[in-house]
Amino acid sequence: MKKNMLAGVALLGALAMAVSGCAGNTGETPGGDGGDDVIKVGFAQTGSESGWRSANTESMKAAFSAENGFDLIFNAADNKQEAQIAAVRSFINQGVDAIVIAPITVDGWDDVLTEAKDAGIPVILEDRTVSASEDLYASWVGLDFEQEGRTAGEWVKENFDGKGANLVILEGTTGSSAALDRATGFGEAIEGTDINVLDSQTGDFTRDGGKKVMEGYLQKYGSDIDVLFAHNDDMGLGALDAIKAAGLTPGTDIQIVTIDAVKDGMTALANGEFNFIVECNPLLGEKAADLVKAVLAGDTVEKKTIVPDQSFTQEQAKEVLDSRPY
Ligand code: GYE
Repeated sequence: MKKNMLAGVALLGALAMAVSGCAGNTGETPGGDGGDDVIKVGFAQTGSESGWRSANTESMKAAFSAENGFDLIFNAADNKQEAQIAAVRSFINQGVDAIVIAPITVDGWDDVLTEAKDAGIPVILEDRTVSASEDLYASWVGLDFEQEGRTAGEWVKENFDGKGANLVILEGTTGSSAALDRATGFGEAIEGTDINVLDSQTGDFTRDGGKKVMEGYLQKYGSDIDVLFAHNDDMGLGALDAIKAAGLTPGTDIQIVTIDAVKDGMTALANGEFNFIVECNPLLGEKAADLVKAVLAGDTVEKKTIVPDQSFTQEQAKEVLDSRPY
């Protein structure tokens, strides 16, 4: 008896769900699984290569929360472009309301962005840029990577021009707008100086990569190296291990300038192991979430939003270290 009643209740429940599911399918929210007001967003993150990336992922997850009205499908592509494109394709197949991408590389986006456009799903880019036509995405929020590189280069110029200094570079992920634009800005800033670029290779924005490439530089050039420019803190932090293992003192024997200003980088700067950091703000979640809501509401949005960055000397790092949010 009791069993039958329970079965009846379950059946009613199932019917109710089926009915609301049907209603959802004809309503505005694809799938109807989150209620009509919930915005289903697929976010294709690069991976988890650095401290900057962790802070960015946290910022995105906090902004695209259920409390803020989102149903977030998160994917991290382990820095593999094909995997990231596959994730975007699966978001399209799932009929999400909007797609957010932090593009690993600058090229290769035309096809999948066209597919999203054809499916009527708006795309918002955060962090890095793409070479695809602007018509294929609604908006981008990120940083001025070229200016970051230029600021780093200007510091190197100020401190090393006229001394015939030897420089090595740890580049970020090959083909990423962050690495390409930072290299351009930095190169422009040191142009016409007597700074000698001994070598420039990718460390893929990771600590491990930075350490390995720096070990190679130290074997090849030893104590001839005066200054290191790393495209991010993590590669600089990996390089610290290599420099110490080679019996040299980072910050003194080899001066180090990096980009990002995450906690571990700022700690190294305050401790005198780094010499200068250009900030790159990873807290882009709120802005990205606002853009998604505005685009879905049919509002006109800015095509590009640049979040401003600062830079820090060792003294400044000591002052702000405790108040840094990431
Ligand atoms: O500087 C680096 C990360 O694209 C701005 O990617 C981002 C860069 C950041 O891995 O740490």
